[in-house]
Amino acid sequence: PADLGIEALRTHVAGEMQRTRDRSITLTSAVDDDELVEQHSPLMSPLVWDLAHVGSQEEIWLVRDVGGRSAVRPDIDDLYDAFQHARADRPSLPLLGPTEARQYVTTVRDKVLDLLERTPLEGRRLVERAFAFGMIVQHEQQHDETMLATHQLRRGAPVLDDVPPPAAMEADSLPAEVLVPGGPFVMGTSTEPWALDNERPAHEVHVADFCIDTTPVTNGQFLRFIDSGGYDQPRWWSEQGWQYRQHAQLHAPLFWSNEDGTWWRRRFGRVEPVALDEPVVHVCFHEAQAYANWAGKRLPTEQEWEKAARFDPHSGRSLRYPWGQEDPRPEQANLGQRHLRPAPAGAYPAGAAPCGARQLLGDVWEWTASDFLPYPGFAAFPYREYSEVFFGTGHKVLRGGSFGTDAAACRGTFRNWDYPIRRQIFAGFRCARTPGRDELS
Ligand code: AVJ
Ligand code: FE
Repeated sequence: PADLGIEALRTHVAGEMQRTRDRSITLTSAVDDDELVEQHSPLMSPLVWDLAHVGSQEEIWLVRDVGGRSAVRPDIDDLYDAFQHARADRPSLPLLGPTEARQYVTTVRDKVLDLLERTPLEGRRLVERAFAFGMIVQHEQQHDETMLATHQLRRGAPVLDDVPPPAAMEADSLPAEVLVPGGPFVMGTSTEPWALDNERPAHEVHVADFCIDTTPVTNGQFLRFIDSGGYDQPRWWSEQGWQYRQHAQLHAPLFWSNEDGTWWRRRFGRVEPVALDEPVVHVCFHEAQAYANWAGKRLPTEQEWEKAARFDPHSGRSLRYPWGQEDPRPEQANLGQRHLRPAPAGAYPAGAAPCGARQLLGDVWEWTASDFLPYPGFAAFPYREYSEVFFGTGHKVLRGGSFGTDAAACRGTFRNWDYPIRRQIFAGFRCARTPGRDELS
């Protein structure tokens, strides 16, 4: 959107808002109203909470803050403040019912569309105002992914439509890993229009030589770890990881089950054999780290991940996306809930990074070794609660987005974070390692 004129910018934002709302409505209409108010897991909100929360944030940041207009429902701010009530407690709150919640988000949206037409987007405050709209669109898209994770947790028949992802291309002939030569690169951004505060500012980082897997780790690879007893051998796990493995009795990715020696997985209401060529998903950081240790490798740092995804050795610059500067097209990455599963490892040759790694964007979020911390020069914007309060609180960084992430809510600089024990998100991983001296000559 950076180089659009003002009118085109308004049209673009209105289009993104509508496209995103269509998905939110699909996710909250696919189950009946009784189920909307139910909690499928204490890790998640009832879907009806997410819907009204999206409206509440839109009211607070656009109707009131940007628009300076009077409040629609000042009485419900507290109910939909994620910091006031833990997810586990949300079902017992006096929430808006399904009909009220739908009316509420529509009322707020009508005011916002009016505001979008009348707000001066020219001049000094252009970036700030346009950003507020972009932030709210991305916020709704993030909750669409959260709602999709709730759908994955629910029991019952399938209710969401999708189409199969593309096949792998020359997967067998791809090298297992690629080498990224050491040197400086620019991490983060100061120019990406919809980048959130934690992605800023752009800053130079020196990254030593490293190798990174060409694709995310597959179910087939992960099964070898399981079959070799990886879940029962503390030597592969960190101390904290092993404690959690014991406490939660982890023995396979979430949603897997073994019957008579065959592994099955439940996916959006269907039970199917585990697909060997598909990236593993629904593993926590500790499982990813244990696998990497078992494989004689490690998880990449987020600096390494971003350099693999963005650094173009020909120009010495950092790209917006692995494939270049243009916004994602369907043949480049598995994003946007078109396919409700990762594509096989080796798919999306058109989305490869300059280093040759594939599927860095889309398919599965990738756990990194890094803690979620601010970049040098970080400034909280527009509120401390978006990122700042999560720095240094034990969250690990995930990169790259998943099949459930909207294309407009992901880019090479995007940083997600979660606790290292979380498995309900669409997270997998790929491994890295530091090459030996003899490999570099
Ligand atoms: C960036 C995915 C960690 O869902 O907790 C949603 C995004 N922030 N509402 C989350 C978010 C406020 C956030 N993550
Ligand atoms: Fe939120």
